[in-house]
Amino acid sequence: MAAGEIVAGILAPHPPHLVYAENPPQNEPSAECGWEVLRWGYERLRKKLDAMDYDVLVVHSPHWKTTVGHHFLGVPHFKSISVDPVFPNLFRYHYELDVDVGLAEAICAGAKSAGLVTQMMRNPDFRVDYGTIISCHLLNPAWDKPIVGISSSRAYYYYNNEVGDREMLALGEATRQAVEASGKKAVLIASNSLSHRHFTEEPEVPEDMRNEHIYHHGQYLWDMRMLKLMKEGKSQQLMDEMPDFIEQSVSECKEGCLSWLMGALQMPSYPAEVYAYGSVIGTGNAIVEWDPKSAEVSA
Ligand code: 2XP
Ligand code: FE2
Repeated sequence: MAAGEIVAGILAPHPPHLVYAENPPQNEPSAECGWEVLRWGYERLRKKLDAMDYDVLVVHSPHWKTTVGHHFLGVPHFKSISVDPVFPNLFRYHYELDVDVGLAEAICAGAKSAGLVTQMMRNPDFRVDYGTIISCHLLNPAWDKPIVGISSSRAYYYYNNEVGDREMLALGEATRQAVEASGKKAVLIASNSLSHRHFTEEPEVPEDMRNEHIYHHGQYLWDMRMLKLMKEGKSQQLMDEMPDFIEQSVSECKEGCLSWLMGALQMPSYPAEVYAYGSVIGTGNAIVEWDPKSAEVSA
């Protein structure tokens, strides 16, 4: 069996607004338009993914929060409705998806042998979290590939950002090893936003773009700093600065997704490609891709 590989690593934030604005048949509410720069960024990335050969999407989501350890979806098929708890007016999405349980079990076992607390989630009535659903929809709305779903442990909250990052780098390494042993081609998805300061009043028309902007210049400066490091391939520096970034921009990176991705990609030193950056309810959202093949070309 040929070795498996990570064929792309993607930072793919999950504001429900982006699905709402696109009016897919799965979502009940309807919108006029909105958040075009981000949506067009996703559109371009989808074209690239559609032309790529891959077997599975592995997604780490901030909105499946597990009190103890790192959990993995462990049921082959899920079908239900996902409702955003903060924006039920924007996101009531009917989903149906397949899980690559074998790969999930392999990552779970590998992470456990690396010393992490892990658990397979076997409840067939479990409602898959909206972060997983939205990031996967925005990258593959046809849902024709199985996914592996990974929860967000509370290590950053119980201990501190440094401990959280250490766990996520180890989980990333276990993910890479399991993908390679599986013989499969995997796309990895980190589902978090960057800066995460929300506005406090929702406009009457959610897609009224007059209200959509960064509300704090410091948040914007931090986002630009992190994106510059990604574009320059300076992942180690990005991880060194991650604890301060998380604190000072109340970043959703505190849920661990991006650190997990950096671990799985072994701290890429090749440049990432930024597809789009934009604000949603005032938070900073970047769509970014790391293409390991570009490392081979520049080597
Ligand atoms: O606040 C969150 O984490 C959300 N997912 C809501 C929407 C936009 C965030 O960036
Ligand atoms: Fe979120």
